[in-house]
Amino acid sequence: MGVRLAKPGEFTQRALLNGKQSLLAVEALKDLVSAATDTQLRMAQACLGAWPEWIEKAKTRLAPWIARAEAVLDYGDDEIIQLDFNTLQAEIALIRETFHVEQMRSSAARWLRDGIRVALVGRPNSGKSTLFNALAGEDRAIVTEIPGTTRDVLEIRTEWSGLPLYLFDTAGLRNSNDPVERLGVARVAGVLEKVDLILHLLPLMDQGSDLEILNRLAPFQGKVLEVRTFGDQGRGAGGIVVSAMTGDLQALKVALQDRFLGPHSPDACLGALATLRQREVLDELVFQSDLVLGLSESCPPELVASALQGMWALLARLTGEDRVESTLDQVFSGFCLGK
Ligand SMILES: Nc1nc2c(ncn2[C@@H]2O[C@H](COP(=O)(O)OP(=O)(O)OP(=O)(O)O)[C@@H](O)[C@H]2O)c(=O)[nH]1
Ligand SMILES: [Mg+2]
Repeated sequence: MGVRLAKPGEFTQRALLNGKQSLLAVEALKDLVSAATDTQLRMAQACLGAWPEWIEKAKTRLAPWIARAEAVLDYGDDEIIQLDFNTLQAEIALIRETFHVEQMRSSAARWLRDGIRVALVGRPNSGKSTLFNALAGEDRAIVTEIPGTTRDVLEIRTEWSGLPLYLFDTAGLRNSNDPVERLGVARVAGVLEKVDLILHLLPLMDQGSDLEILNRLAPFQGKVLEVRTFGDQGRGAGGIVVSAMTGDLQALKVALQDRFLGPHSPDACLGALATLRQREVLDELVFQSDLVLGLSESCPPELVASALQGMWALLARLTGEDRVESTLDQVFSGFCLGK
C-alpha cells in the first residue's frame, strides 16, 4: 500500500529539514527522552525551542564583517571599500569571549548531562558501603563491622546534591586468602580504569594508607580524591572529612561541585551546550576565532574573508543550518524508531 516504517527519528528529522526545529533543539529532544535524573530533564528542557541568544548575537555581529571582507575582495582594488582591521579584531575578540564563556559553561554542563562515574575504594572497613548507601539515599549495600563484607562491584545511578552520579562500591583492598574476596579485589582494577573519579576512603584514625593501596592508585593519580571517613570519631585531620554515619557529607559535596562544575552552579549550566558534538564545535569556534585574531593587517584579504567564513560555517554547523548529512546521521542514529 506504499506504506513503510519510519526510520529512527524520521519525524523529527523532517521538522529539522523543513526549518521547524534547529539541530540543537533536536538534540535536546533526544536528551529529554533519555533523561534519567531531574537535572538531566531540566537541562534538556532548557535547550528545547529557539537556539541560545549568544549564537544569534554572534551571527549578527559577524555577518556585516563577512559582507565587508567579501566586498574588499571584489572592489578592494578600487579602494572604494576598506576593512577597518582594528575594529574587526575588537569585534572578533568580543565574539571569542562569548564562545569562551560558553565553552567553560559547557564543560561543566557536560557532567550534568552525562553523569559522573565515581568509585569508592579503600581498605576493608573504611566505610565504602556506608558512604555508598548515604550517597545513593537507599540501603543498597550490605554494611557490617566484618572486614571484607563487600565482594562484588555494586553499581547504582543516583542524583546527589544536583549531581548525577554513577556510584561503584568495591571490595576493600587487601591481600586475602579467601578466594571469593580475591576475585572481588581483582575486579576493582577494571572499575578504576573506567571511572571519572576515585574516592579513596581513609578512616580518620588511620595514619596513612598502606603502600599496596597507594601503588594500586598511583596510575590514576589525576582522578583520585582522598576522603577521610569516620569524621564523627575524631577531629584534627585536614582535607575532605565526612561521616556517612551522621550524614555529614558537606565537605564532599563542595569538593565534587568544585571539581566538576567549577564556579558554575547546576542552575547556571541550564541551557549550556553539553553534547560531545556541540562541545567539539564550540572548541573549534574558539580556535577559529583565535585564528582570525592572529591575522595581521598585511594579510591578503582572501585570508581574512575565508577565516571569517570559517567562523560562520562553524556556527551553521552548530545549529544544523548547514545540513551536513554526516552530522545529521550522527544525531538521528540515536533516536528510536518513529519519533
Ligand atoms: N562511627 C562511624 N562508623 C562508620 C562510619 N562509616 C562506616 N562505619 C562503620 O564501619 C563498619 C564498616 O563499614 P562498611 O561501610 O561496611 O565498610 P566497607 O569499607 O564497605 O568495608 P568492606 O566492604 O568490608 O570493604 C560498619 O560497622 C559501619 O557501621 C562512620 O562514618 N562513622
Ligand atoms: Mg563494603
